[in-house]
Amino acid sequence: MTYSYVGSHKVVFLGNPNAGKTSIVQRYISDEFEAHEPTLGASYNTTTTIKNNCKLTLEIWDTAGQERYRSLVSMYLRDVSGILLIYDLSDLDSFKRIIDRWICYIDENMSDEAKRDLKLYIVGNKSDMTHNVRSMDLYKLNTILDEMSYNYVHFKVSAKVGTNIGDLFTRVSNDMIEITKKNYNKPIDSGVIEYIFPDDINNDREDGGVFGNLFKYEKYCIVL
Ligand SMILES: Nc1nc2c(ncn2[C@@H]2O[C@H](COP(=O)(O)OP(=O)(O)O)[C@@H](O)[C@H]2O)c(=O)[nH]1
Ligand SMILES: [Mg+2]
Repeated sequence: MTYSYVGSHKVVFLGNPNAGKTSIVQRYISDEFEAHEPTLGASYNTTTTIKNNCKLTLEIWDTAGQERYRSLVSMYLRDVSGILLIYDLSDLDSFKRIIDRWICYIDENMSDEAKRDLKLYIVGNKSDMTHNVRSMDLYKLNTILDEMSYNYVHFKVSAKVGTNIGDLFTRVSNDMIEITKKNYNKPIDSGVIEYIFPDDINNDREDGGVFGNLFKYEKYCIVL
């Protein structure tokens, strides 16, 4: 089977311990809600989705969220396309940490260019429980994210019941497919482009022929 587009994107789950990151991943991947050990460091899963002639691989990183793993955050955020910031709707403190910890980590560890392309999903989990996070709190977060020009969307889910988990991942997949398509349509990077024609392919030449030429230019394109 051939696809018009093939892409692989890293998406990372961040948020306080106990917010339900692992449970959301588990619900999506195996449609289960089961007791599990707290995550140590990070765990990694991949899923493949075929949609609109695109083969999309999601590299899902589920992190531990503990302060002692802070030094690993820059590694988690390297080459990331989407970040799911998970908080617990029944625990206001977990929401406050989105503002005063997780957004700061993202801000510190990503370049302006990477932030501009980033998709941020603010996910309130445990919607089956009493909500202690109010619209006012969400409004405050929105103001901050707008000021920082983040591209974000909110979801309320329950890993326990399964509410909105499908919608959340459909949105993530659609966004990643969009990015994949955009990457395909990007013109070749500006800068020096050297075209090397078949006549140049002569390995006996003193300058090494085409292979010698390749190393002379930062950006090149072989036309056969
Ligand atoms: N009521 C309820 N409990 C949940 C939900 N999701 C996770 N939990 C519970 O919250 C605790 C922490 O979940 P876990 O996925 O380990 O959180 P993590 O530390 O963010 O990975 C566990 O006891 C889960 O059973 C949910 O949607 N509703
Ligand atoms: Mg976990």
